Amino acid sequence: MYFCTMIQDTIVALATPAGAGAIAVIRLSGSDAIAIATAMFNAVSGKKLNHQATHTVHLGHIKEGTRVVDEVLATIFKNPKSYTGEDVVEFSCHGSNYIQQEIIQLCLKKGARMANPGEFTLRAFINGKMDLSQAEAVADLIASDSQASHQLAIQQMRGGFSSEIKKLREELLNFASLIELELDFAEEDVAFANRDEFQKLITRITQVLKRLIDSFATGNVLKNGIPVAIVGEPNVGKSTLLNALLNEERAIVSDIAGTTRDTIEDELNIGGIAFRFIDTAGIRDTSDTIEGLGIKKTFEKMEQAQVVLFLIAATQLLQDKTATQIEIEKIKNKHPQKTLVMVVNKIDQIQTKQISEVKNIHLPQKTVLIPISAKTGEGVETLKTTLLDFVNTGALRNNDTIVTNSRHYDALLKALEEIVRVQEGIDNNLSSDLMAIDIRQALYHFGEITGQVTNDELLGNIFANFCIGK
Ligand SMILES: Nc1nc2c(ncn2[C@@H]2O[C@H](COP(=O)(O)OP(=O)(O)OP(=O)(O)O)[C@@H](O)[C@H]2O)c(=O)[nH]1
Ligand SMILES: [Mg+2]
Repeated sequence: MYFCTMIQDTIVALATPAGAGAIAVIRLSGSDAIAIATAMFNAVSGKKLNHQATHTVHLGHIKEGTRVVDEVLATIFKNPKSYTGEDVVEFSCHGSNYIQQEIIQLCLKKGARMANPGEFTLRAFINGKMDLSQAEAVADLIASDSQASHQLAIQQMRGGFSSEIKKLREELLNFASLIELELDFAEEDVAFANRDEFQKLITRITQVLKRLIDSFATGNVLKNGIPVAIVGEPNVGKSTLLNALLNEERAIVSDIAGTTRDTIEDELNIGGIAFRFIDTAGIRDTSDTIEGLGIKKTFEKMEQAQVVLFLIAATQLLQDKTATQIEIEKIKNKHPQKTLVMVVNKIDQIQTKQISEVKNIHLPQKTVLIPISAKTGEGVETLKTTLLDFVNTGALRNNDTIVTNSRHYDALLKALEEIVRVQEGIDNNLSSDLMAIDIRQALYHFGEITGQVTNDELLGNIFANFCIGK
């Protein structure tokens, strides 16, 4: 296999972000890692690096000929006790771009090769340090920017998800072998596989697969942020609300109707969950081409959003309650699945006693009304906590397995398809040989998730999305 032949050589890369910093880490991995490091490093202690024990750190100088490049710390990890499972040396050097490049160039001259994206983790996978879904979680962990996405990645990296899949796969494999054994004794008409037990296992697998597949909706949202569209007529204060939520002057605010023409998006972390707020162009009939395009985009964004904040000015609502009710009914009918929040803005312009009148307006089912003043900030915190309540964080709190990776999701769907076919086979008393084929297919899709079944193309795709040095 391509990947296995590639693994012979020693790779090098910068493991810390590119650019100047206090320190930078350069990582070497492969059978020559220690020899290459020894050839370019003079320890202050005078001892050679290749004579040092694993998991030790040494102060010394990187030299090219007689020229000192930098004073560094060298850390040695001998195989198999390293991230990649190979011999690894890490140089912690001063974080100048120049020094980083000099040291990497020196490693290349001594026989290392530049690592490809994700190649260190790929090697960890090939050397059995982690399975495929754990390796993928490493990339997610590096990319995670909220408490929720971080928790999901950590959970997956520690193997929660793959151990569940692996266990089911083993049980299924067991039955597959028994059923295939029956084929060898076809003439004797014997049954090695207990059909009742088999039925129980298939029922259990179906349940687990369905639960994991359902969890993807939550997982995907938690990983990528929940899209929230802010919509309403011009001048109701949509951009002012976006700014109030983000606590910065992100969007232009003016009393001219039709100020926002394009959509403006920004992310905000509320209680560990990322929300992506989308300020849109105010909806109205317009002859202005650009504004018209903006309004078209507003409808698209509303379509993509999970939550819609429908803004209306308090005075406008009190002026014509019926028109407001019709308007909100219209939105609810168009998007029955979306969480709809009616945000009554500019309550600073009405009297306090009128607020109860605002709250009394008849709303469609499962619609929430929140009075705010985007200008003074009143009610904005309540709006945030309401949004957080919508998120079903139950699964997250319970530490249930949540699928976040679309590759896993696809494999789970395919596995379920095959399991449904196996179930039909049981129901229709299908012959063992035909049943065995469906079981093998299901096993294949299970194996795809954990990496027990792989091919070069699949691995190439996964690891190409990593950053270099990981
Ligand atoms: N009194 C009061 N004025 C507000 C409030 N929120 C917004 N405004 C004012 O209303 C006007 C319109 O605000 P924007 O945020 O630009 O409204 P918009 O909905 O984004 O408008 P378009 O982008 O044109 O669709 C500005 O003059 C704001 O200062 C509020 O809570 N109270
Ligand atoms: Mg605006």
